[in-house]
Amino acid sequence: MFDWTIREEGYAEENVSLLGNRYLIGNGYMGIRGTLEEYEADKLPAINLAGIYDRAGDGWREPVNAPNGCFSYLRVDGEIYRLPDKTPLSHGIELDYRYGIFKRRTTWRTARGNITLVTQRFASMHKVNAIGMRISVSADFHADVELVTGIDCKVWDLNGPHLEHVRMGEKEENLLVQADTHEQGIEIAVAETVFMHYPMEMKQTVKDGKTIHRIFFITKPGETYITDKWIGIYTGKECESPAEQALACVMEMREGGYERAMRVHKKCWDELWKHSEVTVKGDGAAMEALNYSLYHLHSIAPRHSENLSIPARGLSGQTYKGAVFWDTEMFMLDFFLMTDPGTAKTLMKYRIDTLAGAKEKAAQYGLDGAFYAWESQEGGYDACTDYNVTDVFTGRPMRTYFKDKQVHISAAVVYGLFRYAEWTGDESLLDENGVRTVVECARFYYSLLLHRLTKDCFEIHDVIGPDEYHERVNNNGYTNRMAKYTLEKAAEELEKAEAKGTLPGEYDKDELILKFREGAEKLYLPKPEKDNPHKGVIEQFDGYFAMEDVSVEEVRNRLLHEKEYWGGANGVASHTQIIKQADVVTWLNLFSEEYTKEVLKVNWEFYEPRTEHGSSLSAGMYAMLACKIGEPDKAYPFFLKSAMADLKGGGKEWAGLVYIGGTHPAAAGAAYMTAVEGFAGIAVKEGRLVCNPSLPSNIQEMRFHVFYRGQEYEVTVCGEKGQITAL
Ligand code: IFM
Repeated sequence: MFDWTIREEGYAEENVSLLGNRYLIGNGYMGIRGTLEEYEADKLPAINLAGIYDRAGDGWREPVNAPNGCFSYLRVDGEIYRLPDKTPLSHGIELDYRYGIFKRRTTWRTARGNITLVTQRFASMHKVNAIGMRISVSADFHADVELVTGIDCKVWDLNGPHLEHVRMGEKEENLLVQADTHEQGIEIAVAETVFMHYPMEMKQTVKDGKTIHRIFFITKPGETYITDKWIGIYTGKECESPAEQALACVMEMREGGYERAMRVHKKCWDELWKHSEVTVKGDGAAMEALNYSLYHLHSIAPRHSENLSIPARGLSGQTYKGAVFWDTEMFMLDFFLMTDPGTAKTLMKYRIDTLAGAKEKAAQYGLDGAFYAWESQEGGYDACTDYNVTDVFTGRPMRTYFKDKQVHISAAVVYGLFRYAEWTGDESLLDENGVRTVVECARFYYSLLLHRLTKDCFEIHDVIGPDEYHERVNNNGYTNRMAKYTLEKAAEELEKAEAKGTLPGEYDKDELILKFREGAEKLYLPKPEKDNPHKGVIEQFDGYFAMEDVSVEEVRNRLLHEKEYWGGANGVASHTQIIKQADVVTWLNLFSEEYTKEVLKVNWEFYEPRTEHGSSLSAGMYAMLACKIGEPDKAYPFFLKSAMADLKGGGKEWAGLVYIGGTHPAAAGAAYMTAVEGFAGIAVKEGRLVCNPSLPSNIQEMRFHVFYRGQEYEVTVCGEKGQITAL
C-alpha cells in the first residue's frame, strides 16, 4: 500500500545533515530543513527564504536563513530533555510528502516515569508566510513540565552572519523578532504565537539569543497536552511593515485554528497532486521515489511570486549561494510545463527580468549581448566567484572558470523560453523583452565566434561544457550545438516579431538575421568519428580522444584525499577522459532526431563508463537517452538514481573544502522527464500530443495528467499501449 510517508527510527548523530535535506518541507516562500526543534545552529536547522540574498563582509553572497521560529524543547522536573544530550527510549521522525507535514515522536525515561513529545509542522501552502506547529506532550506520571518554545536568532549560516540589529521582544502575548540584512538592510520579521488546549502558566523571556515562551503545566497520566504554535515571516522586500504583517499573520492563523489551517493546506496540496501525481503499477519503489521527487519540486516552486526562479539546491540552505543555474531550464522546467504552467511562466519570466544583469556580464568580458549568470541571484547578478573550490591540501582557494567559461548558460535560457512557448502555446513571454532576451543571447554567441583564416567555419574556444572537469576547452560539442540553436531561433524569432509587431525598435532585423544565419550555418560541430577506434563517437571537445583513457575507478584510486576536487588545472580527472557528468549525451538527448539510433547508442556506451556521475544532473540525461535508444531497462537504474537523489542521499557533499550538500531538484526534474517523456514517451508531433511508451520490464502501468497548450490530458500507459484522453 502506497502511504506517502517516509520514516526514520532511532537517532543517529551522523545523519543530522542528510535528514535535514530528506525531511525538508516548504511552500516556495521558504524551505524548512527536517531538523529537530531543539537543534541550534551547529545542527544545521534553517528556515531558508526564497530570493532574499545578503553578503556579509568578504564572504559569498547567499540566501538568508530567518530566525528559527520552530525552536522548542522540554524541561521535566527541572531537567532539560532534548536530543542528542538526553538519550531517548525511542525516537522517530516521518514526513508525509503528500502534504508536506513533518512529524517527530520522542519518548524519554525520567526518574519518575516516561514522557513523550510529539511535534508536527507544516509550511502553509495556502498562507505562504505561515508555519503551523502542533506540540503534544504526554506522560505516564504527574510530570512537572516546562515547554520552552520560541524564536532562536542564532541561525546557521555558511558565510554569515547576515542578520544585524536583531531586536527581540514581545507584543502582548506574542513573540517578535526583527532584524536587518547586512548588505541591503532588508527587514526580516518573525512572529510567534501559541495557543494551549489546557490550563497552564506562561512566561516570556529573552535569553541567549532567543526570545521564548515558557509554558508550565503538570501532566495527568494518560492525558495529552496540546500546544498550537504559529510562526509568521515577512520581509521588507514584500511589504512596508514586516513586523506588523508577521504579527497579523500569526493572529489570523491562531484565530482560524490549527485544524482549519491544516485542512486548507491539504486542499492546496490535493490540487497540486491532482495534476501531477504519477501512479506506477508494479514498482512501488519507483512510484515512491518519483512522487517524493515531485514533492520536492512542489515545495520549492515560487508560486507566490512573479519574478523568482528555483535555486540549484532548492530551499534547503545556502549551498551554491542559493543561486539559479541551468538546472532550472534544462532539468526542472518540463515538470512545471506539464503540471503547473503558471509556475513555468514565473521561472522563465525571471530570466527575462534579469536580462540587464546578463548584458552587463557580457560587457564585462568585452562581449556583445547577454551572458547569463552561471549562478544567478536577483537582478541577474552572478554570484559565482573566481575561486569556487578550496584546495584540500593547501586550504587555498582554487581558480575555477565556471563563471567565465560556462557560456552554454545563455542557450539554456533561450531553450527554456521556446520550450515554454511551444508547450503552452502562450507566446506572451516572447513580447518585446522576450525577443530581446533571445536576440541578445544570439548576439552573445555571435561575438564568441572565431574564424580561422584556413577554415571555412566558425569555432568557439576556451569554454567549459557540462562536464566541468575539463576547463577551457575548444569546440565543446554541446556548447556549439546550443549556440547554433540560439542563433537559429533568434533569426526565426526576428522574422516572427516583425510580423507580430513585437520587434524591438533598436534592432536592424535584416542585418541580424543575416549574421545569425551565417553564424549558425558555419558553426563547427564535431561529427561522429568515421573510423575505429572511435567509430560513431563524437569527440566531446578538441583533443579529448588524446587524453589518458583510464577507468573511473583508477582515477578514484589516485585521490590523496576523499574531498579532493577532481577538476581544475591539476585535478585527477582533468587530463584524462573521465568526465564529471553527461556532456555529449546531453547534446544527443536534446537533438536525438538529428542522429541515427546507432550513433546515439555508440555514444552512450562510450561515455557512460567514462562518466563519474559526480553531479546529480548526470544520471537523468543517461536515463533519457537510453529511452530514446529504445532501452528502457538500461535507463531504469539511472532513472532510479535521479529519483532517489534525496530519498537515499549519498551525493557529493564537498567540492574540495566547500560544502555543497542540500537537496537536488534538478535530479528530481530529470526523474520526472524520464518517467513521462522517456518511459511513457509523451512528446509533441506536428502540434499534437503523442504517447509512445517504452516501459522498463518492472513497470506494468503508469497513469498521470499533463497540460499541453492549455488543455489537461489524462495519460494511461500499459505495456506498449498508451492512451491520451482530454479532460
Ligand atoms: O549546474 C550544476 C552543474 O552542471 C554541475 N555542478 C552543480 C551545478 C548545480 O547543480
